[in-house]
Amino acid sequence: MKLYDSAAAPNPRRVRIYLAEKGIDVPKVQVNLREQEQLKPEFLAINPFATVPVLELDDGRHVAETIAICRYFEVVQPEPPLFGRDAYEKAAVEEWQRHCEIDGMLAIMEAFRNAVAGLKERALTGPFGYAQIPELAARGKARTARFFALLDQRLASQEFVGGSHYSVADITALVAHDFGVRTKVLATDDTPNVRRWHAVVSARPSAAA
Ligand SMILES: N[C@@H](CCC(=O)N[C@@H](CS)C(=O)NCC(=O)O)C(=O)O
Repeated sequence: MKLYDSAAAPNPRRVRIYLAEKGIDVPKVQVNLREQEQLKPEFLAINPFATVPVLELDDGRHVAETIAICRYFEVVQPEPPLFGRDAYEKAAVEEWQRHCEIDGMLAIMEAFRNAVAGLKERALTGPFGYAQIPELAARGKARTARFFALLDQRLASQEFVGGSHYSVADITALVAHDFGVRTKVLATDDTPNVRRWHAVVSARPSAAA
């Protein structure tokens, strides 16, 4: 088994944190995104969508997409549960994981990828190449701020994003938050509950993954 990884990229970090929480060690192969290794025929044969992370099983089959990879391991090793415990918690984790991904991570990506000089013709991931639309950078930034304001409201009454236990929703939110701050898309000064939550989840050893 091996994980196609990219050390500085946010989505592979979600899988690395998840695996660290589970105590699972998977050998990693680095894909150099700056050198566009994800667009080479060898990698497209592994994942035609040209993204990392990708998990390769021992029998040669592949699983792409962060959450699909995490779900694979959730079945292989259910403890500790990271997709919720009872029916309601599983639903709440799913709901908030999707918000963190769609309204958080993708909003940050919209802002970042439509602004950064090195991605002029690569505003979207994948094999095709899409030109930047500068207006989307401003929209992505506004969406990001609004998402974290909503997350702040949620965290006023919940210890963790998915409810009372740490889950994959926290992992997506943490990685989105850190990537947003790193790329200057996100400034979080006015979100005290996010700040409190961020200190807690960042103190877990998995956050270093
Ligand atoms: N929805 C995908 C997104 C994966 C994704 O966007 N990965 C980025 C790295 S964070 C990538 O491979 N980028 C390649 C590129 O920029 O061309 C997932 O969660 O696996």
